[in-house]
Amino acid sequence: TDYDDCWLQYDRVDDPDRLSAYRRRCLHAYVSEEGPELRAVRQELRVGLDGLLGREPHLWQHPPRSQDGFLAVGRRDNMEVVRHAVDAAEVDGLDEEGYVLRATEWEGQDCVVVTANTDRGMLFGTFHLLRLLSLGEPIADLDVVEEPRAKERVIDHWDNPFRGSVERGYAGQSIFDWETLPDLRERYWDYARLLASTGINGVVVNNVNTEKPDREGANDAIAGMEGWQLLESENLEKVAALATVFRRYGVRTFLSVNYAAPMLVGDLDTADPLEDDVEAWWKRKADELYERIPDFGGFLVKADSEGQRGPYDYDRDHAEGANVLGRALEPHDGRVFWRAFVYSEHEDRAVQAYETFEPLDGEFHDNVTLQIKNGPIDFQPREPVSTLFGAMPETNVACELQITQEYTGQGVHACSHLPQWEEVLEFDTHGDGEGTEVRDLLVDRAGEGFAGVANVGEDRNWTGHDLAQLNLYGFGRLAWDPTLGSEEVTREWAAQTFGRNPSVVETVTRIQEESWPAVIDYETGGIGLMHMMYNGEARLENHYDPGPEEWPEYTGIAEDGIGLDRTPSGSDYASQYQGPWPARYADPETCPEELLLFFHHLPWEHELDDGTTVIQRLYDNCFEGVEAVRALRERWSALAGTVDERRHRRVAERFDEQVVQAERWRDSLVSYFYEYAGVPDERGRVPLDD
Ligand code: BDP
Repeated sequence: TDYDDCWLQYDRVDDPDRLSAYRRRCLHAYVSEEGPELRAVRQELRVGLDGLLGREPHLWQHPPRSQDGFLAVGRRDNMEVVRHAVDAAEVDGLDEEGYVLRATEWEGQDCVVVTANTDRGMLFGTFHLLRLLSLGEPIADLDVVEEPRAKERVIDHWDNPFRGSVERGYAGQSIFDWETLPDLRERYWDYARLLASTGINGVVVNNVNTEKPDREGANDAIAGMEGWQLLESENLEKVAALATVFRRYGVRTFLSVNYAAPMLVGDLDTADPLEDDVEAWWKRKADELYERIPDFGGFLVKADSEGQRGPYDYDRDHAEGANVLGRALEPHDGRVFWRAFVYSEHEDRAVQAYETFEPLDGEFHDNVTLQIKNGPIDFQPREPVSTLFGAMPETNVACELQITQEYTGQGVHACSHLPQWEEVLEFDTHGDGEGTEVRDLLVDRAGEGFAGVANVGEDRNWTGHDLAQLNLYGFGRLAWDPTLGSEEVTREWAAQTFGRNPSVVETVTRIQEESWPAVIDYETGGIGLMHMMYNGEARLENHYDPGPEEWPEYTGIAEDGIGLDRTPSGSDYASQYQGPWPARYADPETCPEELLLFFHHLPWEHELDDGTTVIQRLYDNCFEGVEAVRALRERWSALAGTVDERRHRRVAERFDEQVVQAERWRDSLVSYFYEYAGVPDERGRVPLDD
């Protein structure tokens, strides 16, 4: 193919002992003949084992006799070797995505068994096994019983149909070609493989902005056919075609829908959720969808936000707004993902989502999931955790993360989001007393889990920056198991992507782990500021270049100091938290330094713990961020010769550009601070010489 395999490289195992152990157990594969996912299993084993073992595997439809050993993938009902290795109770206890991997001896042969209740489970199990082989793990004593912790693990494409652009996409045009669908591109199959290999089980194929918002400075204009039109009957066969691909890999297909669809797609003159006609229209549309796509996932909705229509247009609240869709999907087991990203003219945007949704806790239908961005503002390089987590015990919630690097260097800067996500997931909300971490709130029920805004496009490497493949991989893995650490996931990604050479894995892992802190430093000064980016006179919203002067309302910059007061003397956002957090955030002495200026407006010469002033810390962090990127570039460059030349060069070029761009950010921020503070840098770097 003319695009990369990402982490599915399946490089030949070089350790001879490992290789022969793997060959004995996996070169002969006995795979049962059931449902569609098992075809995917066979295909993946063929490709994966061929690569890893350096020989094409033999695929059997019955137990291969007179071999040293074999791999068996199938159900207990159909396979004696599986019954021998795994008790009925073990499989019965698994959910529909769980699986067992087990080494066993059977009739004198060394076997490995992959089994589950469903074909999907066996597919996820097969990917798990291939990952272990890719990582060079021993399998002689293999014994894994696993199921995903979070049920919903959905990737959200912000792809605009029919024009092929991707809102906040930095890897080329959309991979979905709506003009040629229902014809299928080979790339769709490989995309589905990539998703399933990480454990992702849902895909929303179109942008949440389904309609070109009618306002100046609107988001990426949608020319030609708009996203809401995918719901029109004549377009459903296109959606259905994509769904056949994803289904093969255990991934359900969802659509973003426009709240006014009964008017846009249908011919009603209202979309009021309490009108009978509207209720009936959504039901008919849902029935039609499920007739074409029996396992259709459901709807994603952005309502009353940034120009998209919503229940407020009819004086209805968001529970009333979401439930009408929930009722329509319910007979089909479909789900509504309803976004909490709602804000309007408000003194402090941070307080608004909570004020809108917390009072509605308990009013959402069971098959409605409230999809909450990790922070209260909008995917900024660092934010505190949204106060809605832990505040909606009677509501199914999903955490929305941004995989694409809208605010963290886009397709150019190296910035692993995994450490950021780990920080969010570990946060103790105190929602149900001490020890209620965000990740505990996403795994209780069906309908809870994760949504991630995709970073893929037509580029050869899928994600624009080779290192950004980690953000896609890591989203899936952390959604599957949010207790995994960032570093652990990064390490396994590095080994699968760049090979098992331990020093390469170590260096790549360190680079990824240290990339986010560097970006925070030069893009924000590292103590809680945000929105320092350029928006543009024509409001083109590039969000890539520095432009701190554009958003004084988000930084609270003034001659007397900087930061926003979100304590009781200000917007009081801090009081929306539970447990010790309101008090801790409200006092500059106890507020974590990395969030200080998010919660406080402080004098420029306010002293921090170590005696350094606020202004000096901002200067220092901006300079250190650039130094950190230079160091990352050096480390990458030292990998020359140990990772393949093509990818090495591509990433090296990006680092060169990142250094230049990081310097621009630093210079632009420090001069801006200096202009207001009038306090020179102790180390004489500001004002800048030129
Ligand atoms: C903002 C993006 C905008 C999205 C919006 C959203 O700049 O393009 O439409 O989020 O999440 O971060 O809906």
